[in-house]
Amino acid sequence: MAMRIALLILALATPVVYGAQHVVGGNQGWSQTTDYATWTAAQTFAVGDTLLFTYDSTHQVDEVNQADYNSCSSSNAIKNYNGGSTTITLTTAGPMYFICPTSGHCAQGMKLSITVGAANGTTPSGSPTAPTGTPPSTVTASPPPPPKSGVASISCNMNNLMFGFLLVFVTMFAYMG
Ligand SMILES: [Cu+2]
Repeated sequence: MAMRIALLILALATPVVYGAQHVVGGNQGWSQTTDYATWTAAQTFAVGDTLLFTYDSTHQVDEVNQADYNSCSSSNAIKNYNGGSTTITLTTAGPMYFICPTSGHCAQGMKLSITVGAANGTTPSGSPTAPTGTPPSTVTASPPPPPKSGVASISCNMNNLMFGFLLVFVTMFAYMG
């Protein structure tokens, strides 16, 4: 009994801090046949969101600057991703540009430009506990782990506080049971 309550409380207390995930190109994924201008127009990108590129082995993903986006050049790519499934966390507000480096693909429309807005709701702007320096833009095949308390916003600190109280309750239940 006590164990079940403890598990329930732990589940409820797990902080939910993930932003939205944007599957690039929707059902069509990352390919030459997708109209990315149309897809992008229906999206709202915010710091904390993630982009998910899914593609076959004929494609890759290069993050590039605006000039290289316009000219379809991947020779100065900021980052290159491959492997068929790429998750990119949006860490900075502003424009981002992606192209496929496979010869001819960008010219055929395999290019994506987005504008990332400020974080949605949960994190107050100008948070006094905001970390200095931007976190590295991480790329993994799986969702990022929950933030450590060291890089917490105010809302995360509240979560940790709640979590602490709940742990006390869980311990009490465990002794009672
Ligand atoms: Cu391609």
